Amino acid sequence: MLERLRGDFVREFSHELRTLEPVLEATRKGEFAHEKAVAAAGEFFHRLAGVAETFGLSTLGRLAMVCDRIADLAGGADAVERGRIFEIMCIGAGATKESFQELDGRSAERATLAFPPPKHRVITTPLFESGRAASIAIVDDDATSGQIITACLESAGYTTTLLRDPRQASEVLARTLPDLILLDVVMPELDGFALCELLRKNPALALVPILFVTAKNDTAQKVRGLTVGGNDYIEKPFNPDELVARVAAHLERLRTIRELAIRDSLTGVFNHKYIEGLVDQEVKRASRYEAALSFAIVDIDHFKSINDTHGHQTGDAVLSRVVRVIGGQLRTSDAVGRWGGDEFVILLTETPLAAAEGVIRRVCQSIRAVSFPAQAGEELRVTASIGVSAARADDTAQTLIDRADKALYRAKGAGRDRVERE
Ligand code: GH3
Ligand code: MG
Repeated sequence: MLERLRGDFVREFSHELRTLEPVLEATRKGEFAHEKAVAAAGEFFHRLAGVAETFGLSTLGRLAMVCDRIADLAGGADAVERGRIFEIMCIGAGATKESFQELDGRSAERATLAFPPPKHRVITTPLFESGRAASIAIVDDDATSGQIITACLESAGYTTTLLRDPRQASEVLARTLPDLILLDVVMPELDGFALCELLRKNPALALVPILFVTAKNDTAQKVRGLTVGGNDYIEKPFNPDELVARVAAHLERLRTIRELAIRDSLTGVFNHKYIEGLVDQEVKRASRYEAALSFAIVDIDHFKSINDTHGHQTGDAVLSRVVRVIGGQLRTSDAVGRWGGDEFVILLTETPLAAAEGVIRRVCQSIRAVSFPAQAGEELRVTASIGVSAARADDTAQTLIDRADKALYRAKGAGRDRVERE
């Protein structure tokens, strides 16, 4: 992949060498090059500095970096300085031309690459319960640089999308919601900083790591990137191992944050908001595929008296233990969530009512069978009342939940410590 890109790189930049001609021509005549010509040459050097080293052309890459920097200085310089600036740019332009002529002569594909394949292959952590690979969006108007980044990340197992037009990027990113975004800084019409500020206004993208790809040693850009909402930066020319490692570290952090956001802090099961969304999703799926789906609400009996008699801390320990007992009776495809207080819900996918009732009866028995340690070596036992319902074709999440709730109410009324279905 990178070998092919190297060929593209040589062809593209050889073709664009003419961008440097006006500066060379003016300097040859002892004149100052036009401001626009200097800016165009600066842009050429900027792009070259970003990718040359990656293709094994380190000297050329560094020279391009110097030329990129001094082109920026030309505007505010006095006549003597401008003379020197153009002299250096001429050296850079001349060396660039020579390098590309030489590269054109050889087979570009044969030349060695600057870096070996990554030694420390990063195993992409499956984000989310579905186990899919993390998706990364790269916004870079420069085809070569964008494709190098894409190739490195794809070879590490990530799914990537390369967006070349920064003006369309915010709309596409808001729609596709990638797990991580890499932004080039220097882009026409809308630069990476402005795009980052725009993206951060979208709450759905608030937590997504945004990494800037900026020129090496450009402290001002790095600082700016972090102040407009960026999380990190990758230096151009970049080392592929470092790129992948940084991306992996940010994704791991995001995974932890997302995990924390959907869990109940006391018991570790899904929180109300998340399990509610899951019920909604599964009810829709069951109705579309005519699949079986059951739902149960578990409520601990007289839990208030446990708190009153043994203290809140013991109450907390009971809640955590009850959750583990419930989990012990379920399959990995079932989901448990804390509905609130001493109420828990269970979502049993691909399970019709009769089978669900069997499982839930075992849950009820195992809660009854556990003895919880209390103060002074005392032993504490609890029971639970449970309502079960199964999804019907015309169910919504709310109607399924309402039936389980009604069944629970009946179980409480009939003396507690039992399972009722509705
Ligand atoms: P019932 O058999 O009718 O369900 O009676 P109950 O006492 O279990 O029901 P009630 O809804 O009156 O009491 C629930 C109690 O759960 C009240 C509340 O203080 C307690 N609770 C809610 N959240 C927590 C928690 O996080 N930790 C502890 N220790 N107690 C909690
Ligand atoms: Mg209760």
